[in-house]
Amino acid sequence: MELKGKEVLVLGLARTGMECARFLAEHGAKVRVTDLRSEQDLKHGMESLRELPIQYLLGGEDQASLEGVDFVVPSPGVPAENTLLHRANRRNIKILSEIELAYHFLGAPLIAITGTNGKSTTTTLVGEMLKANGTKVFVGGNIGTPLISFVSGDWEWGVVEVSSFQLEWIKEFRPRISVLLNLTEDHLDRYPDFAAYRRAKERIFEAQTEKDVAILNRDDPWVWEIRKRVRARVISFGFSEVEEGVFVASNELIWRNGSSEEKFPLDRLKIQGVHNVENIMAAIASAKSAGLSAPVIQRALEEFPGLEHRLEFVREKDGVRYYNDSKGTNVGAVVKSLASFSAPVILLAGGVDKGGDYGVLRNEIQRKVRRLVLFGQAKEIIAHALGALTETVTVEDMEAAVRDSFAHAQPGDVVLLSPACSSFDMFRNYAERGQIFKNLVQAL
Ligand code: UMA
Repeated sequence: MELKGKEVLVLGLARTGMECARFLAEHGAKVRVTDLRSEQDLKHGMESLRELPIQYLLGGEDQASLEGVDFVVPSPGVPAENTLLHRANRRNIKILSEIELAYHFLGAPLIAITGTNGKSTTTTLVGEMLKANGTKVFVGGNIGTPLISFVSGDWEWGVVEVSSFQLEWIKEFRPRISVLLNLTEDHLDRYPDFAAYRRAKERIFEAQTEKDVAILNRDDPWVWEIRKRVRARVISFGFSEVEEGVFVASNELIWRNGSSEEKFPLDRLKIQGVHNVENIMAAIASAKSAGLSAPVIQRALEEFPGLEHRLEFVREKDGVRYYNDSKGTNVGAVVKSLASFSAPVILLAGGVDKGGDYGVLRNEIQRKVRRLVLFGQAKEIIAHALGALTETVTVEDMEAAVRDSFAHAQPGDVVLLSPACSSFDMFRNYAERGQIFKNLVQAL
């Protein structure tokens, strides 16, 4: 792909926009960047790019910014309905997502991982397995560092967490190994319906050929039906026994490939939970497909402590265990987090509603949740959907939520922050929300 002299519009100046603008300008493209936010808000980004000849059109969207443009690179947070993107599309101006742009310049084969939940855990775990093997590997994408930041490195493999947003504008993005973990409702504030969200996710397999591998969860009906449409070789994981793929047998996982079998005992692992068994199975299937040996995989599994903000144990106080699951930002994640506990749970939830159906939580709430403590913009919506099923209160903020759970918890209970919502009404992001929760719990 030739960039020299190309006129490029970068949409959005946060992490992705900044790294794209830098890469494009350094490779001789004529870059303009636009963002709805003002220069005042974007000082940091502009400062880090100050040596480069970049034109800024900030604090709004001006049609004129599309004049003479060869292609547009939108940030993942910019929806297709964005006026400029919509116009560019109508005028047949090429639109490339950041992962598509990066793909053209990356030499290393990619393991790309998507799904509604478990992406970050699985991505990190596969990265750890490759590192344990001594492979030169980078880990990036939706997990935090844009893919474009890795194009200049000398890598043998890349492990990329990919979101539906990033997949919206791909064309030739072709991972050697693509993984789809699960599909439940999420981001219905961005997509018209669940089907549109699923279509975006499925695009991870679109450019793959017979030479590539597609790893699918055969226990998830929405994921499993996709096997009919992928060109790549399908390897599956799931709880029941199969001829080829990964499955569970009592307390170990088995990778079976024709007549050969390899076993991965689960009892020495630090991470627990049903959803983590699925993540681990997907990680084993990825690592085996990338040619890793069983002892290397097992070593990485045993050393992996799990991720911060994902069912993270915070402390025990007066016989009550506190868990931070701030990354549980959709109902599917909360269902799986609740499934990991048998003790009575006081559940702290709320934030910005993403349009999902809270009704799917009914069973777990009825069976396990003793008290539901709700906060944030969505508190009334959630109370309306679930409040009749258990003792429910609404509170002002996180501090009040922690205070309330402390006052009502009994020895043996679990207090779980697993919000089912995004955090942007009260916090910068899920990490800040989780950190504040942990500080409050430590201070009890
Ligand atoms: N903006 C506009 N016009 C718009 C919308 C946004 O100008 O119509 C501007 C905003 O003012 C802002 C910028 O665009 O300045 C925001 O871009 P962004 O939201 O894409 O932010 P980045 O920092 O580039 O982060 C993105 C991903 N964000 C989203 O998908 C929303 C990060 O995933 C990712 O880590 C990062 O790229 C690096 O790849 C976060 C996320 O929430 C963690 N992802 C979703 C999720 O996991 O559920 C998909």
